[in-house]
Amino acid sequence: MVRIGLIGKPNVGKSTLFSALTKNMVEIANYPFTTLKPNVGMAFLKTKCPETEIGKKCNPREGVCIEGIRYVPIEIIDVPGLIPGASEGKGMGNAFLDNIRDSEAIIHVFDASGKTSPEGTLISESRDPVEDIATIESEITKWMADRIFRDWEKFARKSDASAERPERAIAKKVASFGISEKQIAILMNKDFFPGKLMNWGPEEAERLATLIFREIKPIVRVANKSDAASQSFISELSRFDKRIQFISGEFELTLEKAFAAKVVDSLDSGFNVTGKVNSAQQNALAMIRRFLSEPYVTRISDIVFKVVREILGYVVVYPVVDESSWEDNKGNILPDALLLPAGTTALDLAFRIHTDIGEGFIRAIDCRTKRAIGKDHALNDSDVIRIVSRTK
Ligand SMILES: Nc1nc2c(ncn2[C@@H]2O[C@H](COP(=O)(O)OP(=O)(O)O)[C@@H](O)[C@H]2O)c(=O)[nH]1
Ligand SMILES: [Mg+2]
Repeated sequence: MVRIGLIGKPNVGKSTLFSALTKNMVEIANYPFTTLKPNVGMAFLKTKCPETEIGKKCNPREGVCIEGIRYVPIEIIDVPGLIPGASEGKGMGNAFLDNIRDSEAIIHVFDASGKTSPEGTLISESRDPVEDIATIESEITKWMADRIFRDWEKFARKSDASAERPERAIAKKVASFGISEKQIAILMNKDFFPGKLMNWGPEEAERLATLIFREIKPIVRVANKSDAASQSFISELSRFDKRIQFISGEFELTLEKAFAAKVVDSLDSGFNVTGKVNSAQQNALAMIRRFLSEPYVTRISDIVFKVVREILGYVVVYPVVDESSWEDNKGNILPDALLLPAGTTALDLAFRIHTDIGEGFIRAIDCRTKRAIGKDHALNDSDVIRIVSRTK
């Protein structure tokens, strides 16, 4: 399952967002919701299910499908707060950083209203949120660079003396990040790195770390507390990075609770108040409605799609065993909806299903056109694919 880590300073609203993201299942009746651990929860990517094309109801092994919309589960981790100096062990130290290692992508949650100090305490004056973004993200890069450069001299001397490729040596050194030799080689080609590892310094380690966070573990920025942010901060933030998503975890959570209590009739920004409320609650709900209707605001229900599909470019692929009925070998229709990184090839998919299927790969079939596709063909979103393999 794809994992996304929520990182950020204390008090920016990570836990509030985590709750809003992982508990907004009220609209999905009877889903056996499981909190895996206190800080690990499930959220869903909503996507159109191909079942409508064959006119048969699918049988999802994971997640659900309601009225042709498939809810593909992903894991969200609420990572303990990150403060300046964390890469040197301050605050929670390396505990949160280990969670980053286990996440495919990172959502950096920050306070768009600027009312959190660098250490994560709530303050009354506003600080520039753009500066904050840089401080926290450089902390993560420093941590990664530090891991890469740890005991470098001994490592570099040994590696240079052997015939081993440098990218292979580095991939092994930072094996716990789950980054492949191929990925490191691609990154090393994007910029100049000395051929001999002995000639690398902390600067090279930092450049490589920066590339890793740009290309392999991308960081997507989410501006929380946008309900309390000034228009000038909102404009400054959108100019700084047009991919920033503006949200209010607190307003979303309040609306979810109101909906669960039948005080409002829907989670749409056009909800109606249907329950008994006092005038303070009436005003609060009006404010929430106004904020959620603002064109610059992203709704929590769309955030997973925005981050995973639009920003990270992941695709949803449906592997099946029969290219006509779109079933597996037990007669389940479209049982799996796999969320795969952009550029995943047909051969990668085969290995992802099972090593034996990857090793025995003969060809892949696009079940819509019934045509064979090459092993190096990158899969597209919503592809229904049959892998033909010798072991089958
Ligand atoms: N105005 C506003 N306050 C929020 C929002 N999200 C969280 N808060 C408040 O910020 C404080 C810290 O929230 P919390 O989720 O515990 O932050 P964490 O330390 O990052 O997990 C709490 O008082 C929340 O009520 C938001 O979207 N808007
Ligand atoms: Mg928290």
